[in-house]
Amino acid sequence: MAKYLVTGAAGFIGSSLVRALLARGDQVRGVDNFSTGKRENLTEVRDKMDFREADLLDLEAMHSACQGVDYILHQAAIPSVPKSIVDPLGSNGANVDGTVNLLVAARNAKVRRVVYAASSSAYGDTPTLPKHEAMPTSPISPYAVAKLASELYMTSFYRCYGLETVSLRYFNIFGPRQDPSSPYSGVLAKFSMQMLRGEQPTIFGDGETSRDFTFIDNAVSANLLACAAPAAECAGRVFNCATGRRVTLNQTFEALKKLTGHPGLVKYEPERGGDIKHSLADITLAQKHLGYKVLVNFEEGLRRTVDWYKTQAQPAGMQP
Ligand code: UD2
Repeated sequence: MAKYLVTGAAGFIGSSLVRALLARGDQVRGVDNFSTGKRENLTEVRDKMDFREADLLDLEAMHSACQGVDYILHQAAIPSVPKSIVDPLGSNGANVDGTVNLLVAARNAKVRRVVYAASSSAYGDTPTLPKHEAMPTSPISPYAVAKLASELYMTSFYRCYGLETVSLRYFNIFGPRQDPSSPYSGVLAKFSMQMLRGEQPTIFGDGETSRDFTFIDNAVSANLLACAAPAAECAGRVFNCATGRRVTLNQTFEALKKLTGHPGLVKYEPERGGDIKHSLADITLAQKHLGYKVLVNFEEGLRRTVDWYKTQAQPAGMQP
């Protein structure tokens, strides 16, 4: 039985990892500062894990959190492209300084491997599709720069100190427990909840923007595989975590109309600053070196997601 530390354990992806690890009998420690994570996300697993309310910027707390740990799944971050444009210092602190603190603590505690939640935003608005890991990076927003910087720190700690690291470039992960309530929430979480409430969603741009929307179970599986793969296959490396298929915002709106029974129209507004137009992954490298497979496709993932939000939906005008 291995011991895992999940950072951002109360977040959407972190809490999904916690559940998966506990389900297979692993020991789990979690840290979160609740900046974006939610206590409710851990409700029924809280007493089965060692949870600590702590900030990644607190180096002493990170030293303590890393003691006795085999694997770290580093999910803690302040996500969102537009949020980083409003607050680049906050983004850099949480997404870069926090990572370096964690890496120093992991190295000192002789953790076996750190798996990092990197981002597809590192590719930026390069026209080439699909995006593969050997392509040059071209991040646009402060968020994308910060995520890429942390990814480079991961590799640096492998090269300089021999700490095994794996970076998974997430492509728009979605699913149950993704927070729909903030203006910075992921588009599928926002749209699902808005449409279940009969509200009108807003598409930024003409709706032909596309994303390789990836259901959470695929990301959870990629993390577990990244811990288990031989070091020769993955240490110090970067892998796309995606499905290899892209869907436009207009298509997602139509799919959600069917699933939610939403009768109305969508509103169009100008494109968001820092956005990229198209995103699609080549997943060959993860398939080859991690044994990664797409477990749940977009349609099935969206159905499961809407089913979950149905259990959360409140009448219009009320907060979830
Ligand atoms: C980026 C990364 C993603 C992850 C995420 C974390 C890319 C391609 N993806 O996601 O992997 O790191 O950041 O936050 O860089 N939109 C609307 N209406 C809304 C909300 C969003 O039209 O109400 C649009 C938005 O302008 C964008 C698309 O939907 O074109 C996706 O937005 P998002 O915030 O869900 O995710 P994105 O692509 O910034």
